[in-house]
Amino acid sequence: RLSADYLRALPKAEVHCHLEGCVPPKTAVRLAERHGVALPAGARDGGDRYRFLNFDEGLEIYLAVCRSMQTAGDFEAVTYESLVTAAEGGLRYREIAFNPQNHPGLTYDEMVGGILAGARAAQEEAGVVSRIVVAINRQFGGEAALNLVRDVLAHPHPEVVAIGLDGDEKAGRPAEFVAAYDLARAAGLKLTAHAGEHGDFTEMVECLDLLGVDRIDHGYAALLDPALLARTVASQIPYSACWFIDYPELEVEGRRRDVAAMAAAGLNMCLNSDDPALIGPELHEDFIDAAVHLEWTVEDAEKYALAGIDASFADDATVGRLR
Ligand code: ES4
Ligand code: ZN
Repeated sequence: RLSADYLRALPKAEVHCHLEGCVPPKTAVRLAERHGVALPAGARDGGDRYRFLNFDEGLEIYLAVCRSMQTAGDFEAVTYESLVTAAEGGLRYREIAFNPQNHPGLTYDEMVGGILAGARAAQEEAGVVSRIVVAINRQFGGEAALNLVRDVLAHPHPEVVAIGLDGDEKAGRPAEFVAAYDLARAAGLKLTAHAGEHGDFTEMVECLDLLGVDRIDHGYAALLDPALLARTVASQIPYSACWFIDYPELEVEGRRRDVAAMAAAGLNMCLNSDDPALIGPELHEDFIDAAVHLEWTVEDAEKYALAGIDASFADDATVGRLR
């Protein structure tokens, strides 16, 4: 039985973590008060945890936290706090996703500048390395997504390694985002997308065939389609799965079973915290819980620690140093 101390100290990496889902309730309340933003009750009265009953309520809180981050300094503070906290649990690398479209009062470059300042300070203090994924919010549609990618390309930063797609899976099919993904690919950015978390497996097939993604975020619905499962076992495209979920309506056991089945099927899968402040704890807690439920050996734990690094979009030299 692996000890919690060992799993906490084990150097870990994650590629699927939303910056705005890393803001603890206390910090969100402070930012919301400073900027006069109204937070949903579940973000104000749950103490150290947000309180919500399902994905839609969780997303509502997430969007309110987004509205509470209104200056480059807010982005810097939130990035710094979240990375230093995660490093205490052994995190060495994180790909940070953020949603520029959810922060209309700021320019893209102000947001990235804030994240980079916080990330630099966290790396100096705690040794944790990070890169940025610019996430398209499905609900704003294809045209806005294309404009966002244009904005990304107009303000190049080597730390911005990829675009992603997230938000409500009911809000827009992957086909809407082909132009945005084509433009990003042509500029050398990597491509990822949330699919198969709440939506069905056809979303995942469209992300592969129409968007040409290099990675799949979540992807549990692959278990429901033998052809997709066989295809992605063969290609070994990385899946960024998320273990702990605090959506009370969702069955945590069901998610654990899905992740176990994906591992058993031979998919290239790593574990991620997703929204550590909102729907689950920091990555070391996921590792501690997964080790119990999947009966990990030391080799299994090391395999998952490496899988997170190998799924990353950082340059080869950085991946080599982290390995
Ligand atoms: C998200 Cl877990 C998840 N899924 C979709 N969109 C999101 N935004 C933040 N977390
Ligand atoms: Zn996510």
